[in-house]
Amino acid sequence: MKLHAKSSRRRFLARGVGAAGALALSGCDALSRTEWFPRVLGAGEKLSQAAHHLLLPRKAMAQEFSDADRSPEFRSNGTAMPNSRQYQALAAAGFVDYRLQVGGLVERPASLSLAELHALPSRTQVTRHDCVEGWSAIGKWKGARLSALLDAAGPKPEARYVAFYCADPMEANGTALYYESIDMDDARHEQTLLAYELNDAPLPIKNGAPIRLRVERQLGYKHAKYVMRIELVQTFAKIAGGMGGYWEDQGYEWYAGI
Ligand SMILES: Nc1nc2c(c(=O)[nH]1)N[C@H]1C(S)=C(S)[C@@H](COP(=O)(O)O)O[C@H]1N2
Ligand SMILES: [Mo]
Repeated sequence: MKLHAKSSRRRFLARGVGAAGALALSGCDALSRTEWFPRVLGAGEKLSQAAHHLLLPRKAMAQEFSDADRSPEFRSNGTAMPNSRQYQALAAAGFVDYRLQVGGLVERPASLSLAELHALPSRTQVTRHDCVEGWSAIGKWKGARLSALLDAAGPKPEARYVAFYCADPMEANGTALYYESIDMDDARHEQTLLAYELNDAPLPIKNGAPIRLRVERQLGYKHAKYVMRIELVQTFAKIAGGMGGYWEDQGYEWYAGI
């Protein structure tokens, strides 16, 4: 596993696409603005994840479909337009000034433009999205493989989770932002993408433009839209409400295996 990660990183660097060079040092210290409320992870959460793993090996692929199976319309759920001046200014300019911040427990913090994200090894997949609210939709996603980005950023050995911080405030006072987290197994999974296209077109704003997570073996709420910052952490217990995601802080399962 370690060896594989190393050799694929070497290949990635050897390609010379400039992506590694793009991972220039950035002021990531200034990025950690999240409020910290320590809370202990419930034993029940761990149990349900362990049970899921007994049923489904971590490397198993989510089912993929053909283009013809796609839903006529991929609906939007949750935020359809972040209520944030900063986001709306980025969107109005076609996201030319967008940068994805990559920090936390990595050797090479980075600030990546959309062009740099497009230069990373990508994957295209037609998958079914299942929302806990009882609807599903099949769509075709294209995006950078999260594992490629991790290889370039160089996770430190103590990194256990990847946290995703989104642009959309979820409270009327604009403080709590949507966020999510996944473990390194899911982060490195072949179908885990930072998606920038839906159905052969740039990702629409209602579906999370310019970048949204696809983590295909989990329920819809894990698929963070409007991702602005990625942070590698040892524990998510200190982020926001401590349960690893906006909906998890309201009582949803952290591991939402399908
Ligand atoms: N930033 C952000 N990400 C989010 C949400 C949200 O409200 N904000 N909603 C989640 C839920 S519950 C679902 S089902 C999917 C919906 O994705 P879609 O709008 O592309 O259908 O996004 C998830 N990711
Ligand atoms: Mo959902």
